[in-house]
Amino acid sequence: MKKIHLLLFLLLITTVAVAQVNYYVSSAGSDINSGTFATPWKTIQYGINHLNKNDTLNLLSGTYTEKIIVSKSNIYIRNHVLNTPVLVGTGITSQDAMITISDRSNVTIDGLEISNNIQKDAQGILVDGTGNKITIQNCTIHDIHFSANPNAAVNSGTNAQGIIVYGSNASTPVTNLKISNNTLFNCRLGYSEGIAVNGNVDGFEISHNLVHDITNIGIDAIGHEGTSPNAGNDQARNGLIMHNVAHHCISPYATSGGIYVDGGKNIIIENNLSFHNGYGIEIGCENVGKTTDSIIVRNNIFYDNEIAAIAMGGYEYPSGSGKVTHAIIRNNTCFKDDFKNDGNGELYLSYSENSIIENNIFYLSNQDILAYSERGQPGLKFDYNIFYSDNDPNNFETDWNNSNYSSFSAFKAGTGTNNNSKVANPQLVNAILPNPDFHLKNTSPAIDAGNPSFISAKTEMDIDLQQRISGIVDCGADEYWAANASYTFSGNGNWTDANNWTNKIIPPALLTGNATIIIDPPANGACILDREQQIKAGAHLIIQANKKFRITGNLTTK
Ligand SMILES: [Ca+2]
Ligand SMILES: [Ca+2]
Repeated sequence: MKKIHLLLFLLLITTVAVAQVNYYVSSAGSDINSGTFATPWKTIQYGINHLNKNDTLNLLSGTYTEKIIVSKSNIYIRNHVLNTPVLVGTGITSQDAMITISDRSNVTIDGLEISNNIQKDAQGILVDGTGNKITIQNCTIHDIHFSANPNAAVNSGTNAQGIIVYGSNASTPVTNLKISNNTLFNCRLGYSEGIAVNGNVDGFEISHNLVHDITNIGIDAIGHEGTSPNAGNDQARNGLIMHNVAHHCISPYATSGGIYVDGGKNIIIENNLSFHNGYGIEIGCENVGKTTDSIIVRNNIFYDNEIAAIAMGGYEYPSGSGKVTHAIIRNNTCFKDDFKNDGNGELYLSYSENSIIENNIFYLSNQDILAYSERGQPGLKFDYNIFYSDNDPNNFETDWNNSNYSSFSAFKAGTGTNNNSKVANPQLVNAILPNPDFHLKNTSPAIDAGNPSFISAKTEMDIDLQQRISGIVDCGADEYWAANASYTFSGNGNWTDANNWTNKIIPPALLTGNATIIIDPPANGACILDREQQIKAGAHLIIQANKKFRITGNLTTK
């Protein structure tokens, strides 16, 4: 009998868990309807207020002049398939944000267009307090302005934001936050940002977003502003900022990064493309006595930015700002930045401690300025980089902590850095603006020129989503994989163990061109594919006769 009772109990649980209902909203509907597809509600807010746990609200095409409060947890709000609902805030001043999510969990906002919120402190989507598993994806946000007047004066009190997350709970952070695949453009933001996470936010992903043509910072991870009342929790941390594109994020009144970290901690910033912004990226710390710690910037492309590719450090440490510690700037391609000829070149360094700058390509503009450093970089490891300029590659100007150098050799000797770096044309596939191609030609001196003691992170990819190679990594954001390369598995065991491959080279996870993988373990051994491997048409996977090949991961062809 006990067994039967248990079974009934499980059935009951299952029934409850799948009781999710789809409801619908149409601008032509009515709030006295029942919310079915045939009889949809009219307003999004009415719909949300009448959802139950795990329900989905589907929005049909149309214009909705509403500002929304997500009044409950465990709901999904999305465009109905192939529909394009547009929320507009015209004339509604009852709240700052078009969508407010305050102290809610398990909420997804998916596929909405959000626009025309024009007022002081206007916001597209606001998440605040605490919350677990908030997802904002596939949304298009534009025309969020702090003022209707494009020429309105700007000061630190004029702000607007596209997507803003305030972790303002002293003890419980915002966790499992995902902001992905959104497009944000044409916003006048005053002193605020396109997409920002601020304060007690622990565990976030900002990925695959496109942010362009806004008047300040594109994407920002912030701490130490007092957002969390508990100073020990007041840092956006343990986050990923990856595969985003930021361009034309230029402030007329400040220098705005396409990507900015101010007061964040333990954040990986990878595979982003940032061009024609104030900085490509800035790793700073504005607040006195505070630290921005352990930020990794890898496999990104920064080009044609106004002031520098990369700015790093506390800009007025110690009296006027905090400091940056343990930053890693690795395997980035920086190309013809400082178009304003401001005297920084690719790198503008203020004050940081124990940071690493290695395996990068710095392709200078015709200013021939390698870097500008003004406040000291104790413990900096700055080496294994490639430097070049079309103009005069042997006579770079560098102003480094109050010493001036007018050649690369003098810079090396004077600073004790870059002893293993090279001045050489990295032979990019196309080194001409406005449409550069940052792939390396097969004769590039950047190939295998990185730090030989470099160890690639398991998930680390180059700009083609090809894997990085430990030890013989290339400089810049592209790892060069020969189209006709051949990779032989001659060991016994896992695919992901480099020791099982000839010359310890694991093939790229996406095999392209006419490259070949040969599976040839010893007779008593086996090759175990323990990861995702893709073989594109034209490439080859050859398993030698009578050899054992097992797949515990995933093998796909396309
Ligand atoms: Ca290599
Ligand atoms: Ca590549």
